[in-house]
Amino acid sequence: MELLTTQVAIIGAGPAGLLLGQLLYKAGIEHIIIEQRSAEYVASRIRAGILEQVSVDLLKQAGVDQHLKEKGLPHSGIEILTNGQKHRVDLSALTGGKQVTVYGQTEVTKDLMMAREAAQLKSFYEAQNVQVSDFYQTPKVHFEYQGKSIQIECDFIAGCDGYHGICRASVPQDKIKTYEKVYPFGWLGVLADVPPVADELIYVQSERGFALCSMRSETRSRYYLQVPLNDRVEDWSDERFWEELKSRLDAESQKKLVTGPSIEKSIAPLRSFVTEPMRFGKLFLAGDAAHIVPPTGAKGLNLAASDIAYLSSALIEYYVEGSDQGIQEYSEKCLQRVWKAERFSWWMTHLLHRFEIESEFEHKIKQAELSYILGSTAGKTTLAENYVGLPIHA
Ligand code: FAS
Ligand code: PHB
Repeated sequence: MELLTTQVAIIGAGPAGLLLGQLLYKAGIEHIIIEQRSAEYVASRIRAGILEQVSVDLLKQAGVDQHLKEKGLPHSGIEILTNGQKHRVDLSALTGGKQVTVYGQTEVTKDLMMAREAAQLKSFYEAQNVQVSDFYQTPKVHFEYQGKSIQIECDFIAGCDGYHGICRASVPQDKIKTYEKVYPFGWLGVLADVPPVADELIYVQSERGFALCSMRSETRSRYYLQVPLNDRVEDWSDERFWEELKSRLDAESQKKLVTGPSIEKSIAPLRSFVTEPMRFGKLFLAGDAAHIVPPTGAKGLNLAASDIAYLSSALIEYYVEGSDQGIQEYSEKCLQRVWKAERFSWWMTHLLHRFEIESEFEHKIKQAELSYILGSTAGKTTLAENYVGLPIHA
């Protein structure tokens, strides 16, 4: 067995793990990333598309925002389409000038991976049988790599290994509590090299179900349809997808919609999920390893980023200033922001999706709520300030 030591072992090379690695590197803190998939697989995943200013600022702090500055699309508003009418929510006017940036998670991951490679930082991709242990005393990570058995002894473990990872699963049951809500539908997503139907995102609430018109650039679009949970991707030809999307759009958007062959098509389940606490001795959970939101509020990637903002500053404070205050406060600080984003994501999902079990009265109440929100400055302000992202420091 090969024995290694480091200060921080990071499990997972998704956005959370890679961003933490880059911030620790900039602060001169030794760390190693252990990832079960290949670098090619990680770099190819198609997921989120919207960055809050908090995430943009973090990527700048990490020194990886060059492409983001060149290719990111600042957006100051979103449209909500209901009853065939589009209503613009002027995010900037309602939040004192804040914006979101359209920039794919795939690009964020590639930017972080390129920076990591350029700095020649230690990463184990395609690590097998990863295990974490002894994280209340002397944390250890054990795994197989290219046929060799490797053990890392470290000061801390950052569990950035996503919803299906092993870090949360390694915590004793009597030390952890989870909260979960599973939604009775999924999102069928399509990526296509066609110009977006509009300059800004359109969130659609229709009798046939939710739809979202998003984008990755001025020539690449990302669309989603609410579909039943038991639908499979093979049930959806490109033609059927475009026809169903059109049927949920308003007349103007139907005319403007440019269709074309899908370059990616997948169905993602929707759930709300939170782990409490997010620290177990010297093991921290961050990102999807600790929480999941339905993508309706565009919060998943951004919550991972804010967890990493808290965790990186806590670890830097520990090693540079010798204080463990940030470490002690990590879980509570994250959960304050996590639960507010969970509420907003649940609320947007509840408001904009068709629930089969909904009574006619409940459906009418939801219509009235959406009509109030879109007709009220106070209502649109609450939507806008949550959508652009709540402050990271209270
Ligand atoms: P990730 O899941 O991205 O990364 C975890 C990493 O850990 C992975 O690379 C995994 O291979 C690795 N890992 C797992 N187990 C391991 C082990 N035992 N050992 C070593 N490594 C291990 N968010 C939005 O804001 N908008 C969206 O539209 C959106 N769409 C999504 C669609 C899908 C299908 C999914 C799954 C998520 C989507 N999300 C969306 C949320 C998503 O963007 C996450 O919030 C984001 O990837 C979180 O990043 P991480 O916490 O790094 O977790
Ligand atoms: C996306 O572009 O993938 C996207 C945008 C906004 C959302 C969810 C997904 O709310």
